[in-house]
Amino acid sequence: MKYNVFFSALIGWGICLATHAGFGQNPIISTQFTADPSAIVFGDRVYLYPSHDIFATEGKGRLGWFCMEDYHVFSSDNLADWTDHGVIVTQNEVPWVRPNSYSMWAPDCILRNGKYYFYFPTSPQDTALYGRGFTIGVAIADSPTGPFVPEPTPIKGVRGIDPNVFIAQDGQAYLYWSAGNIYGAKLKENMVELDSEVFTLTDLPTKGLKEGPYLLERNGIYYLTFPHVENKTERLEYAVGDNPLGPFKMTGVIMDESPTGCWTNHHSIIQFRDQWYLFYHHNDYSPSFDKARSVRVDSLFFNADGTIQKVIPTLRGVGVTPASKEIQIDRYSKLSEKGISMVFLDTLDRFKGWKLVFDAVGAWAQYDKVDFGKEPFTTISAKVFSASGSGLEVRANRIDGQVWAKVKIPKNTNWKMAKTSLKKWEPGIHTLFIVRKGKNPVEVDWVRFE
Ligand code: FUB
Repeated sequence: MKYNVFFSALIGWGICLATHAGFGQNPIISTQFTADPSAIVFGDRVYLYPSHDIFATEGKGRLGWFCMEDYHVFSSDNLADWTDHGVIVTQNEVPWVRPNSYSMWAPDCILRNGKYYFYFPTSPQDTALYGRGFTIGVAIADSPTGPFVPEPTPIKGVRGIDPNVFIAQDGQAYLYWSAGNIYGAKLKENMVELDSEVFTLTDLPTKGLKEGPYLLERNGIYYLTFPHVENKTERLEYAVGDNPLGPFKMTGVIMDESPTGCWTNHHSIIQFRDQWYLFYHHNDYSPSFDKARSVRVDSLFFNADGTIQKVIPTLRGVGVTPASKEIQIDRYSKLSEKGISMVFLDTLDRFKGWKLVFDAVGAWAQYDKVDFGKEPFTTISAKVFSASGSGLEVRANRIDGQVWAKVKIPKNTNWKMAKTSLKKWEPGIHTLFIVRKGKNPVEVDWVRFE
């Protein structure tokens, strides 16, 4: 069994080491569905342990419901380029898991005394021993990417989903989970056994589902953050307290309900190089089925009084985009009110991403934080399509800012690379405005500077 886990991890490495998800924008992983992101900083990299949504089919999972067979781990040193390190735990290689239950739900991972502990909720085979529904198990590794070796049994005394592990400044570890309410307990030094009774965390909303707890501490304040259905779907809320097990005082909303109608949200919050980030999920690649989700990241800010500012989900995501990369302007910061829309490049393979369709003269897309560095740039290339021929202008920093390029787009029957000299460029980080000037519609996949 252990050999199988090790072997599958090795295969994962082989296949996936070179696989960069490649987009600095949201969603951050474009090679598979990912959900329930547990992001954590180990050393100088961010590791992402999400759930892995797949589609249920006849005889495999429950049709129309969550279907998850395994877990991958991803990592990044810039939050833009993510490496998929492959499968770390898979359902049928964990001794106590009900085979083919496809219920490998939201996980978490933490480092203690040189070992990486990966917590995952799933359905046990022996319901007489572990009860019906979900329980939580642990797999242990010497490296954040595995190989992870599952413990032979789940954690005793825990029934529920969405594990979250937190180690306080005094070294005490806590396990949180949900099952209608949110529960917490101390963990022993070995990280695989409870070391206290199970506490039901108070004083949280009593109506509407609560799940996905995530605890963080900042300046002596313990923030219990969690998705909660206040109205129709989950929004991210938080409560604060001065003890890791509460009581907590409801304090605010971190993120409103999903604008794309994704019923669940699930998150984690990290500080990386002096900036706080919120990892969460929407159903970007699966607009009509919200159990095939995709992880996103946006910046999060605290107010001076310790409260959390509401995070507005963006497509642009975080960080700067090098001017020399293919800049996916469909992950825009802002669009003109009319005459422009974002659509899938290929509805049969949505992971190919999106394009912008400029329907009206003057329609524009704004894309923030493009890094032109110090070297001179002389040309712009754009992957474009216009059935009747058209033109675009590239402006810098303001919609009425300097024109850096006028891109002529010849009429064509398919995608074409349009390349033109820059009229101007300046070093440093700039906001781009791509404006339709030609009289006919034009579609843009990406632009790049050389
Ligand atoms: O991914 C399955 C479940 O959906 C998670 O465990 C919940 O937090 C919700 O995101």
